[in-house]
Amino acid sequence: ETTERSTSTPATVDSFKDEFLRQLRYEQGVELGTASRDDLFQALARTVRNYMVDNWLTTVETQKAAGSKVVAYLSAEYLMGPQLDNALLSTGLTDVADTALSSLGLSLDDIRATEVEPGLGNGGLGRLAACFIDSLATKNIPAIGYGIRYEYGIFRQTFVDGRQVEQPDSWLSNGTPWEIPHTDQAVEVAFGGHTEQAIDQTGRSVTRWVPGETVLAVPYNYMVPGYGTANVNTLRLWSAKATNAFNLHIFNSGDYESAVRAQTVAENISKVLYPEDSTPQGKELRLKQQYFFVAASIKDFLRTLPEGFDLKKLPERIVFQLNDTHPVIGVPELMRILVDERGLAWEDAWDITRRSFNYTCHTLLPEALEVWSVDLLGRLLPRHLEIIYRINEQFLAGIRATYPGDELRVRRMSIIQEQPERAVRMAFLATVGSTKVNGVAALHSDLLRDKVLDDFSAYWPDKFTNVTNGITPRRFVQLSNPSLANLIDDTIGTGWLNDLERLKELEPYAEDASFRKAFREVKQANKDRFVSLLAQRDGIELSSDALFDVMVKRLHEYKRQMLKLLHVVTIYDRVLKGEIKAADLTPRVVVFGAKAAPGYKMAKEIIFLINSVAKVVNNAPELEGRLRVAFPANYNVTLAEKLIPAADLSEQISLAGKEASGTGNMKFALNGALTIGTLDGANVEIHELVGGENFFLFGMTEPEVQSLSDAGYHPTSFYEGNASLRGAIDLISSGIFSGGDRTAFEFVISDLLYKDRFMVLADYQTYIEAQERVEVAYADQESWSRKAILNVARTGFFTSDRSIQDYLDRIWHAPAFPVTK
Ligand code: 26W
Repeated sequence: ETTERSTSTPATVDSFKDEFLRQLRYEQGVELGTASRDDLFQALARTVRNYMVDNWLTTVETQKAAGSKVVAYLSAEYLMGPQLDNALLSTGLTDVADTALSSLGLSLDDIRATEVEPGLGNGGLGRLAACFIDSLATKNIPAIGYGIRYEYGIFRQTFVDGRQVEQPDSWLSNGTPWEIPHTDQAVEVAFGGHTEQAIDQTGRSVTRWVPGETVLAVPYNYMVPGYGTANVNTLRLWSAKATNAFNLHIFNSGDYESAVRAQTVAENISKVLYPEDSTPQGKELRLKQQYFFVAASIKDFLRTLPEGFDLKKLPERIVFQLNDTHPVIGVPELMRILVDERGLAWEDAWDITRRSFNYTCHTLLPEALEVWSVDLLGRLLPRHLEIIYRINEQFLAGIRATYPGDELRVRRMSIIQEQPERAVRMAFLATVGSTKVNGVAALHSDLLRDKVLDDFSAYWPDKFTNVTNGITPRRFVQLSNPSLANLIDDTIGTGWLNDLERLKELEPYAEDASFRKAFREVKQANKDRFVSLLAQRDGIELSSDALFDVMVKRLHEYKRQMLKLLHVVTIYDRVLKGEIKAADLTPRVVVFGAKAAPGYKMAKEIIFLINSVAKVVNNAPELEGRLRVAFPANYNVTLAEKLIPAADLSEQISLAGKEASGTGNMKFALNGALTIGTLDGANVEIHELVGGENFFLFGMTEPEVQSLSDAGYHPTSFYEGNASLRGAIDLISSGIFSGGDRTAFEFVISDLLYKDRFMVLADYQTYIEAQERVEVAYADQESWSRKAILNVARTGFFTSDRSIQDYLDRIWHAPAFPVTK
């Protein structure tokens, strides 16, 4: 059935084997008998890669020849996950590879387990970019992903005595078979220096940027194969390299050592991914990264245009999508190129620029909105700062004309903030410089329009739109949950994988007892698989005969891992107090997975608290093994693919109005987990689609959160008014989880009691009640299976193919361009 899906170069087992052995011998330089696991992986990966090359070259060539409109996705992050399985799936070579390797006495399963994933992203935003380029390729849209080839991706998390310790992620130490560098296609990117006025040939006064230094951006290409199509798009990641100027300097200067150091400084630009997810630190190197990849990408695209191309037609040829504000420096950069380098009039350049950019916002937290100090920006990009000032001046003139005398509004809307320091508000620049601004789920887009950017939506009502996020079902159903995929194939036939609404056809089978049984067996097998993986990966021993309750996502206060932990502690407390008998508990395995930003103290303390609670609960004789907490370190895409299919319960418990969308929530639902969640982000849409009977809803709504906050929120009164909550908090403070130390968790607990910015205590009671409904529901396995099946059947909407179609219809208007092989 895998071969039936094949659209790429057909391969026989023998030719595949030959190519594999050739790779092993002539590229790895080893004999089969002495090859290491990495040798085998590299050879296999390059073998598969080579089967994609013909379609890739055809795609690139035919798109170029046709002059089709191109979607350029600009993203500082791509959280790709392992590539081998996806490449096998899209080439239809899975069975061929399996057979070929078996005939050599090798195992595909073993080899695939050695792949190191490229973790070039922090979390949701980076993973979304990876899903989107998959769907763009699948839907035959001429598209290119632009980003940064970080030498070190997101840190590897380890726990030392329960505390997070970060290790560098040297994902390139063995090299990666998936990239093709093109040193010959490098482009120069400039920084610093000053601007000056000059007179051009026509006698006009023009501004010129005289940069202080330049670095080379070297492109590394990655193939992005579509599924069920011959289309193979490109992901182009830039790597920084010192220019020849640096090298010349090394030879000419007497100070060899400092010249070499200067070279290192240049190459530091693409050294490491910033691990901050949502709290920008305003670091110079980060701004350099942003400008570096955006300037390189714009230059890269412009050089593909034919000689004499009329730049006024640029918006017909390209659309740049800004993945959050990280690439928004591209707006003044395109202005600079058009005005300073290509001699266009400001007004024409502005029209072209605005029509070429669109902006996706991924947050609502005010502290996550990037601002760059005018001081730093002016030093690093003096010409861009001037351009930003002029954009702002012109924009504010329009505001003043529409709202005469409303200087308060002008100050509110200015791209430049004055307090606490003069700085550029990147979200405002993105909004002013774009045709469309979108949020990532219905609620989020509403809140963007009505709260965060309300002045802007009043001024430009048509600029604002919604595109609800999605996830690729290729990776997150077919590859991660092959047993479920097979069951679906056997039930409704194939073809659903790129037409996910077809999962609706499963609905009637919720009433079919034999289907429910098969569905439960799939879930059970996935739990067994996860249990053995965890034993081998982390030495964590679990029983698979339990409700799997899973919360995996970045550690952030707004996501409320603390609420989940309070539930765990509440169960323990009640058993200790004899209020409930352990024997009456539904056996439960609670799984956490979460990285904390290295500088985020509260998040790190919460990790320590979770690990401390886990240690005690997992060994508490009173619980008779019916409650277990597992916190495997280093949650990443590789682990997610094994864990999500094993989940029964998906924890999506952020404070309403704080989680822009969530995408893990979609992955869980599509793999047959029921959600316990608030009406936040895309949970709202999941709840609506699956129906209230198939979703454990709790907590305040966003307007309720707003009124409580307006009325004045006092967490202590919730603590005092709720015995069960008091029991849990007091148990944490008692020292039972810290060897008697009553101060160990003070930092966390005092914040909860006296601040609790994300209202954990206010939602505690309804959360506990919802968990009690979970227990009751799980006890009836037939009914639970019915609900789980309906979750799968009704969430086809969340394929990223649909998200991409929405972007096309509402924002990009780029036609598909199928490539025939
Ligand atoms: C350090 C600066 C910074 C600021 C914001 C880095 C990263 C961010 C991102 C916007 C954080 C992020 O990943 N947001 C998530 O985006 C997902 C995809 O749209 C959503 O599903 C999540 O709800 C949102 O938190």
